[in-house]
Amino acid sequence: MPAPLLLTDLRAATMQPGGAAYGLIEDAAIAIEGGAIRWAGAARDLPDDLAGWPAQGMGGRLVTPALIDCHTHIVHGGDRAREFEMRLEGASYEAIARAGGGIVSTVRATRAADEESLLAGALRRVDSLIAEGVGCIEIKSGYGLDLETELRMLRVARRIGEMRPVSVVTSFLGAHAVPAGEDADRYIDDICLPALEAAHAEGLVDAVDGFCEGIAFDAGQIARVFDRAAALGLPVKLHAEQLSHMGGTALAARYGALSADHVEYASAEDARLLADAGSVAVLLPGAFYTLRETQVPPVQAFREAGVPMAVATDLNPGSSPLGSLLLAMNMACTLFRLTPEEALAGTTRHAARALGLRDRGEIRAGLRADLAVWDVETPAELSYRIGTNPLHSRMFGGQA
Ligand code: DI6
Ligand code: FE
Repeated sequence: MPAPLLLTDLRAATMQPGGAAYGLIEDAAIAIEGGAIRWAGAARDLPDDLAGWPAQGMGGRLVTPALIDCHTHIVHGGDRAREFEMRLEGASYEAIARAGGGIVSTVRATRAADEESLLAGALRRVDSLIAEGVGCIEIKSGYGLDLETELRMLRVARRIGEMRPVSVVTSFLGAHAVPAGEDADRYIDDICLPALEAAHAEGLVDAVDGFCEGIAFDAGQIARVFDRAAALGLPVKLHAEQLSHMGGTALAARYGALSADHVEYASAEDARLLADAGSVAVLLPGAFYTLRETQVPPVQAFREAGVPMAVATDLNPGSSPLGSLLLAMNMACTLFRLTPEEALAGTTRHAARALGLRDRGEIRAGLRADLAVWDVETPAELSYRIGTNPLHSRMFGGQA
């Protein structure tokens, strides 16, 4: 366990709600002990018993909570560059999916890849996220659609968390697509639910996800998966209302979901249901951008209802080949009109909540010492710049 450490000469965007914008403290200090934040506040308020700790000056830099990417499909085989070309030649995402491309083409590539090659491919993408201050990544299965490959994806996700200084939270996404030639209901009963049981028995599942969409599963089919999740004591989340209004958001709220994700086609009533359920709306502007969607999520309705909004990359080879969470924040502002403060809350405090994590996402006493140190003047710069990475350094569990 590293020695106690006092960080000084910094500005802290604590992201604590209710006070200054960004919870900003000018001339702050942060005391770290045993991998956690022991104390954080204005330097002039530093308690006497901490003042003698070994100190490290941060050169006046801005410190935020380490970023959290709360929705990724970062473990997958192959790529879909050819589909990118096809879309530029006029084919739609849904038409490509119906013609055997789309998600099921990544399923073919993922089934063909062994554990080591899936791991190697994912680590390259994980390392790019870590390099921009990310300290926690959610990783979904869903490109196996058979028991063996779903488990392989989740084992790779767990190994990533052991091999890199980053927390990994897994979601079982067996209900992502109907495998070629399968009947959707039969797939749920004969493959998806048994795979969920097996993955859970192996300790590979932190939450259960699904894709409620015309090209995937309807609300009744997702409900069967959620019932099994509830029986296993697992929280749920859902890809809902991405390309059409299918009732997924209301379903997610009914099951007390951690989050409803995408939600472009959600209604004001859906927003109220999410607020009542305490669910987070996870906004994924990379998919909106890539698919050139025009329906923006109901951000103002989320604000009015008090639904916390998170922002994530949705990093996947099809609809969102986006390897930068900072760029996702920029897109959330420019495309969805989030404020830069909302975008940063969306990759810190609200992203933690979307994963059911209470030990991170802000800078305050008792939370993990997962911090990002930036060469920027103001926190808005993190969302404002496009394609630059101003990270100076990162701390994970109190370790540089
Ligand atoms: N929605 C998405 O944006 C991704 N999965 C999902 O359910 C897309 C995944 C892909 O196109 O491979
Ligand atoms: Fe997704």
